[in-house]
Amino acid sequence: MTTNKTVLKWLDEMKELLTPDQVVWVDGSEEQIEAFRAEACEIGELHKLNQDKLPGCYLHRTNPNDVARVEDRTFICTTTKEEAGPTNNWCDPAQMYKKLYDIARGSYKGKTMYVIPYSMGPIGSPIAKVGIEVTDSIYVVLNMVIMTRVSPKVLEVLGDSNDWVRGLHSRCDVDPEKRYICHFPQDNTIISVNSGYGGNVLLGKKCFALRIASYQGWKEGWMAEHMLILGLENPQGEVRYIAAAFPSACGKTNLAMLIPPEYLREKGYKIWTVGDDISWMKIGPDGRLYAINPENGFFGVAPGTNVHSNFNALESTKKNTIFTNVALNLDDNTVWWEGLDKNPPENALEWKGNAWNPSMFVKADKSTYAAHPNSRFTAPAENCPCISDEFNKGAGVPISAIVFGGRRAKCAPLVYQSKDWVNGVFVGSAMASETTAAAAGAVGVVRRDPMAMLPFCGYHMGDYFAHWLEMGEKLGDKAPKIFNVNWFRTDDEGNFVWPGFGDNMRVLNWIIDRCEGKATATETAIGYIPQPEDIDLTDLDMDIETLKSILKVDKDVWTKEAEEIEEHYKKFGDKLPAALREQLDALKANLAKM
Ligand code: GTP
Ligand code: SPV
Ligand code: MN
Repeated sequence: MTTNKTVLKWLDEMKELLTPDQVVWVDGSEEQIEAFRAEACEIGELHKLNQDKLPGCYLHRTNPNDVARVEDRTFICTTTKEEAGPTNNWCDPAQMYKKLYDIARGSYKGKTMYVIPYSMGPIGSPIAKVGIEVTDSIYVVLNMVIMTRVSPKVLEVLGDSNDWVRGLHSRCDVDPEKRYICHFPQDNTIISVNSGYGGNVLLGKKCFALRIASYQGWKEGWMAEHMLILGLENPQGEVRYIAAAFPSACGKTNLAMLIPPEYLREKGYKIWTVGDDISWMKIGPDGRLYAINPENGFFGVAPGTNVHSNFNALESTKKNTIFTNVALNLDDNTVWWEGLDKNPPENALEWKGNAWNPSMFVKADKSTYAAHPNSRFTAPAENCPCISDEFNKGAGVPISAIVFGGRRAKCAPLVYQSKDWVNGVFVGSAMASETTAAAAGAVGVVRRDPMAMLPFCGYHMGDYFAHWLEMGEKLGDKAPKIFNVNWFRTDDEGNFVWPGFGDNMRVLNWIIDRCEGKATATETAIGYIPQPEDIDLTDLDMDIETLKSILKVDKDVWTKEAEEIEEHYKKFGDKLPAALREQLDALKANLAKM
C-alpha cells in the first residue's frame, strides 16, 4: 500500500510486538466492508438488523464493563508532568510505553492486524491530517470507515512524510484494571488497550482530533475544539456559520442538525450541518477563522433521539449505521432506545442481550432501561438530510460566532454575549456543566469543563488559555463573537424551562443578529443579555415572564459562581494568563456593584 519508510518501520514494530497471524490493509472499498460485515456477524461482533427497514445496519454490544470513555485511565504522556498540566493524568513516556507494550505484547496472536489509513478532514485539505490505526477489532474497522475517510488515497497524499499519527489499539481481554488510553503528543502516538468502546478506540476521534490535534494546533498556530459547526441560512439565502462547544451529551449533535420552528421555516430559515462534535480551525487568507469538521460521520447519543427532538439524526441512522448498546426489538429485528417513541417493544433484548419488556422499566432506575444511557449510533454524515455543501470542501467555513454552553440548572442564563474576545475566553475558561453518562463516573455533578475540553486538551490547560488569547490577537477585529448558552435551566420542580431542540433556533437568530449589529442587548455584570422582546416567542407556549426568569443574572448565585471560578483558577498557578485573572476581578467588581 505504501513505500513510506516511517510507516513501514512502525508497522514492522507493531507486528513484532503484537504477533498477529495476518495483516490486512483496510481500503474502505464497498466489497471489503461487506466482507468485514459478514465476518463480524459470523464471529458475533455484529448482529445484522432488518435489512428491509434498516439496510446496511448492524447492532453491536460492548462488554458491560466498557460502555463509556474512561477519563481516570486516560493519560497525556509528555516529557514533563508540567507540560500535561493539572487537569490531565500524566505518566513518564518511557515508563508508559513499557507498561503498555507489556500489556499489548502478543495480544494479536491468532488474530488479524487491521491497518487503517485514514484522513481527518477531506483528503488533501490543507487543514486535514493523516492517521494510521492498527486494531484487532472488526467493530473498530467498521466504525472507522464511517467516522473517518479511509482510502489508499490517504497514503498517496502522505507520500514520504512523517507527519501522521500512529494509533495502536488492542482490545486485549477488555480488562478494566488494565485499560489505558494514552497519548504521546511529542511522538504523534496513541495507544489504547483493553477497551472496545467508542471514544476509547476510534482513535481518530477524541484521541487524535482533540488530544493530539490540540497539541499540534498549539505548536502550529491553529485550534482543535470540541465543537459542532452549523450554517444558519436566512431568507435572503445568506449562510452564517456558528461553532459551539458543549460538553459530552450536552446537545451538540442536536443543535448541529436542528429544524427551525415552522414560522421560521416558512420565512425561509434553514440549518446546514457541517459537523456535530469536532472542529479544526485555522486563520484563512482573509484573516477570518475557518473551520472544518475532521470527521466523516456521527457517533451520536441514541437515547432521546426521535422524530421531534432530532429528525435529521434519526434519518441519518436509517442506512449503513452501526448501533451500539441499544435494545433489539425481536418482533421485527430493529432497534429501540428510551425516548425513540412511546411504543417500547414488547419482546426485546436490552443492551446487554437479556430478555426485556416494558413492564421491567422503572424510570428512576437506569439499570432497568432497555438501552444504555450512553448507547450510540455511528452514522455516515452523507446520510444527513441537512448536511452542508461545504462538508466535503477542504477550505473550511468562516466562523461568525463561537458559542459555549453546558448543563446548568440554575446559574447561566439562556444566552449572553461576551464583551469581547478576551472576555469570551474567560467565559469559556470558567464553563461548568453537570456530568453525563458519556464518561464513566457520577452523573449530574457540576464540574468545571473549560471550553468543553477538560477531558480532551492534550497539554497544560493554562497554555491552552494563552493559545486562545493569542489566536484572538491574531484575529483582531475579524475574530468571531463569543456567546454562552444554557438550554438546561430548571424550575422548582426540576423541569427544563426552555423547550430547547428546534426552538434553540430562536436564540441562534439573536446570536447572528448580534454579530451583524442588528439586535439590541442589555449590559449586565456577566455580559450582554437579550432584551426579552429580542427572543422571538411566536407560536411558543411561553410567556415573557418565564423567559425573563431564564435570562436573569442573579447576584447571589453569580457571586458564589465567581468564588468557584477563583478556586478553579488556583489549579493553573502561574500558567493562568494575567488577562483571565483580570477578567475574574472585573466580574467580581461588576457583581459588587449590582
Ligand atoms: P457527545 O456526542 O457526547 O459529544 O454529545 P452531544 O453534545 O452531541 O449531545 P447530544 O446532542 O447527543 O445530546 C445529548 C442529550 O441531550 C440527548 O439526550 C438530548 O436529547 C439532550 N438534549 C440535546 N439538546 C437539548 C435541548 O436543547 N434541550 C434539552 N432539554 N435536552 C437536549
Ligand atoms: C463524547 O463523549 O464527547 C463523545 C462520545 O462524543 S466518545 O466518542 O465516546 O468520546
Ligand atoms: Mn463529543
